[in-house]
Amino acid sequence: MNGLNNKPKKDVKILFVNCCLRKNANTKLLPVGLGYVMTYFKQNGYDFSLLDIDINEYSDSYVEKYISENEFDFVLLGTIVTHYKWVKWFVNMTKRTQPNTNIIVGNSVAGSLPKVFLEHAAADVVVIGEGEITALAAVDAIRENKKLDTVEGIAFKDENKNIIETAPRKASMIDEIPMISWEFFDVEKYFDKSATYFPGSKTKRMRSIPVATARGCAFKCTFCHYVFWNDPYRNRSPQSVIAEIKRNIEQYNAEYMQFWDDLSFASARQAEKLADEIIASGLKFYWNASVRVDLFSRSKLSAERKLEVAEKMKKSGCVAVGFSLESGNKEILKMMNKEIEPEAFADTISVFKKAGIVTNTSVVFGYPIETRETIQETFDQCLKARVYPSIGFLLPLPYTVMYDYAKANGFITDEDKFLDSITERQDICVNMTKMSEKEIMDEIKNGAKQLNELLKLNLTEDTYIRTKRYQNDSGMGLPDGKNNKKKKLPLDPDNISRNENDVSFNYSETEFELDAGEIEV
Ligand code: B12
Ligand code: SF4
Repeated sequence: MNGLNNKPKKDVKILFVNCCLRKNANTKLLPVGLGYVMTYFKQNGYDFSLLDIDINEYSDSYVEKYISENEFDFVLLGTIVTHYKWVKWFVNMTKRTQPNTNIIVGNSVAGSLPKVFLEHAAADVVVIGEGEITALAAVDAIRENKKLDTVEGIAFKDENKNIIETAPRKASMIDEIPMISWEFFDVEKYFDKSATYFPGSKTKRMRSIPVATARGCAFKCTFCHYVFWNDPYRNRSPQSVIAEIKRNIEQYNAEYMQFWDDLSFASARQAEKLADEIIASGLKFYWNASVRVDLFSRSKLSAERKLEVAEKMKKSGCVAVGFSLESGNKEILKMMNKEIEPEAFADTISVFKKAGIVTNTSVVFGYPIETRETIQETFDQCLKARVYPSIGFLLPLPYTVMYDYAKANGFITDEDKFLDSITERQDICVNMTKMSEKEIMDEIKNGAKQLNELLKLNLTEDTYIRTKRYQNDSGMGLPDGKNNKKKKLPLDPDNISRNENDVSFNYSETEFELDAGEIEV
């Protein structure tokens, strides 16, 4: 760390970096977390530059040149843990070329495993969890030559190279966090790169923009980790959400709001409340949200009430919701701590379908007790619900129960190496089942084939899991030339036809248009 002897805020040179998770991807999404942190800095009197690698597709050599030719007091970045290898490269390269720069890294790439990260990357500070207040406090402390151990919610190396983790910071009051400002980003470029189409139209694109309505989740599944994990589940007030939507409509002509939450609504009542407020506001726009399979069943609503809530959501502009079955097997669901009943799945889909709302859903294979039978049970639920899910594999993420399981059972022996090697949920990064990868894939192909035939999707084996959109994404955002991906699958999704209530599958963009609401993760 290099203290700045109380340099005035206006003279402090700060660079924010927006990483590129998916090189050459057809879709690019505005980075909400980074946007929030930048907004907070601006509101607190700091100016800064932005290196937006994602939308501009800057090569690593461009990035390296940029860093070596520009001097900053601070470089700040944050992304998710699948980008670990690239972030390590970037941090070490920056420290080498600009040793006096203070490097601050947030989000799960560093915050979900601060010790491992600081052992392998020459960052000065890791921000753990919610980023706005903590990152600002760290920058203020360094600027004012204060000790870092006075800042809550960070990890850093002290003079003796010991890694110190300070006391956690309390969760913020969500309505007190300033409304996200997009002025720092090339919003028009992002509009061009976010593929959402008007319901019923295959060509007319909507201007879509993310809006975060909640932080965290009310549940704790054993495979999941989000940065608000240690904080309570918090929703923004409907008034605050509506004010941001109004701004998005007036300032950006946005037509579609993507509620990018871990969990937008934990209950049907909550969904209804926001729908009521939207209707009362008179604002006209489309939206999607993230819910759970048990949205209606948890509060034991009658069939009429379920439909009433879904129809109200539709009336207020909701066109799509995302929720995950994960598995059709009750033992696996228990091991996941998912707290859902698979029986509710088909019913929830049918309620939304009746209301005219598209459902995106996903499943995850590869829990240690997975067998051919349990895979088939998952497909049975999808067959019953007549839905093709986004298919993924268990990817043990740091700070999750399944990560600890993988370590305890010898599947992860070197964390740094493991994190270097991971790709994403569409690949089997580690197989913790008793089946071979071939057996798993054969069973999945078998189930996918049944669904493909039932729903008349005209998929091929190569497109059951990974589609052209993923194929386009070369290099997994790793340092240039280094591709973690196993063999690239050939793909020729000729004439893929589609099922009206299924956009969860990762359709190839070039063959036909996506429906409103699709976000691929
Ligand atoms: C949008 C999204 C994406 C987009 C990202 C686009 C973008 N430009 O942001 C896309 C579609 C690319 C994506 C892909 C994937 N995603 Co994603 N995604 C999300 C989603 C739905 C919203 C992210 C968001 O905006 N959150 C809201 C903001 C406010 O929170 P935040 O980003 O965490 O930001 C806060 C802190 O992290 C921190 N922070 C963030 N940035 C910075 C920067 C600095 C400098 C600092 C100091 C702090 C800081 O401060 C912020 C404010 O408090 C989240 C779920 C969620 N609601 O978070 C999942 C989520 C981030 N994704 C996740 C996953 C697993 C994936 C995939 C790996 C899935 C897959 N297919 O395998 C892929 C990655 C593929 C790859 N190639 O690596 C996980 C991350 C798990 C982890 N531990 O890292 C999440 C949490 C979902 C989950 N619960 O499992 N995703
Ligand atoms: S998987 Fe979904 S329900 Fe489970 S903890 Fe994560 S966000 Fe919450």
